[in-house]
Amino acid sequence: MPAKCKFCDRPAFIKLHYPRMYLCEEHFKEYFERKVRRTMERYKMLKPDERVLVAVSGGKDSAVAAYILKKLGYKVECLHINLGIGDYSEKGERYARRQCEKIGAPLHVVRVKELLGHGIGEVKTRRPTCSYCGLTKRYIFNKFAYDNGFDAVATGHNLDDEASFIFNNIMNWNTQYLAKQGPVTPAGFNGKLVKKVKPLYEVTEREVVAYALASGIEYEIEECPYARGATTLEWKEILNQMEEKRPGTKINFVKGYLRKRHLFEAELKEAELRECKVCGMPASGEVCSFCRFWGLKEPIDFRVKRQ
Ligand code: Q46
Ligand code: ZN
Ligand code: ZN
Repeated sequence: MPAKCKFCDRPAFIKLHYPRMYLCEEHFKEYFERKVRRTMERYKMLKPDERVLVAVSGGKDSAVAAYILKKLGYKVECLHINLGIGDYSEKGERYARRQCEKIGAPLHVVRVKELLGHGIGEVKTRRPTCSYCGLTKRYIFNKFAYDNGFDAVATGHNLDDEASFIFNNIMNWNTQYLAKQGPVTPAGFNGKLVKKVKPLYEVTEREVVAYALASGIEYEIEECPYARGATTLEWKEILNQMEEKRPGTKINFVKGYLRKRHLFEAELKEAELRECKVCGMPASGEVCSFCRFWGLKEPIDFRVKRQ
């Protein structure tokens, strides 16, 4: 006998481990949406009239984040950053376009190669590819939101991402990274650092995959060719094994961290921020790391002309 949904007669679509129950497709979608809405309320992520920019990569997490924010009634626009990493980036952009059509949210696209002359991976530098990729993505995402007056930016980080990030940084005693991680990063530096929110903070990767499937959201599965070894995946694997044995391990670990986060504050080495001489955005030296890395002499203006 196939298992039945806890709330109706339909066959089970998924077996949840924590809380333990079988749900049909419809009741799973309802459960997932309610969970995300509650997370957003608990951490006071967005006010109803705030405009939010979602960074859609073409992958599942950001697509689900954008889809659900729209479904919950928020004013959503999306930004896709094409990193210029060959076929991988072209595919990602195609998925992002399809996802935003389905979601019914406007999509903006920034192409790193056209904007800065080189794609990620094509710059001659000693800096690791992922390090300057990360700084480039963070800068563009934040500056785009700031230039266009968004109140917040949302990313697709899920519970597994957060738990493995914390786990990894504890195992390596990178305590300075543990002082500021969380579901919401408030705006700062006179609004030039736009508020960051993570609506999927309390749902697992497995739930995100199931929700994408149940909602007909297609996404890129291929991994970036520069994806660093598998350490994050190894931490995720260990946490998944623990979760199997002790359901609730991940959520309890992350919630416990949020309660104890203040213990790491003494480790925070926050450099005094000042305005970058080139672009005016926050910098720890005279010029911000983005303008310095890309050798900019003029700021980039991301303002979109509205019809
Ligand atoms: S940082 Fe590195 Fe990612 Fe950039 S170069 Fe690819 S793997 S995309 S999350
Ligand atoms: Zn049901
Ligand atoms: Zn700058």
